Amino acid sequence: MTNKIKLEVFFNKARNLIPSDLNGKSDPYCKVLVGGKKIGKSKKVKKNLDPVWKERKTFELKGTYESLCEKQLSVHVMDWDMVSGDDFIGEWPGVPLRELPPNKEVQYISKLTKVKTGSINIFFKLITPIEIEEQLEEKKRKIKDQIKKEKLDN
Ligand SMILES: [Ca+2]
Repeated sequence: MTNKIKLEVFFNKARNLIPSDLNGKSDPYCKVLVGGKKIGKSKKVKKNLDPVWKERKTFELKGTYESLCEKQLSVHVMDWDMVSGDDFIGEWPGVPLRELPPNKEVQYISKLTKVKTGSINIFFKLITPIEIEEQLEEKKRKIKDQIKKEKLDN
């Protein structure tokens, strides 16, 4: 099975983020990770603890569908800083990529972990070639048939 797998992300919004700057605000943006490696990020919203990004972006994923299935999709919310390094202000621990149905958009609304407050509202769509979708359907059918058969045998 070859590549051409992409992840479409709609960075919607976050709420009640923790302040990370001296002005009592943060400049939040999202970093998307697959298997712990950064694949892309959103734009930043300046001086805001309830940022609305409303940004849609597509990232290419490396590896076969099978290998990607095992990898964890997660998001780090970061505070952008002009001078020093950016600060971590929360994490969506995420899901393994196999939990995303092919070519269907899924919304996650989740509390952020490793911080006191904050939640995120984000959409993902795993874009896979139609052959992969068909193969998954075929697998599901086979499992169903197998279950039916077992029921008849008993
Ligand atoms: Ca900042």
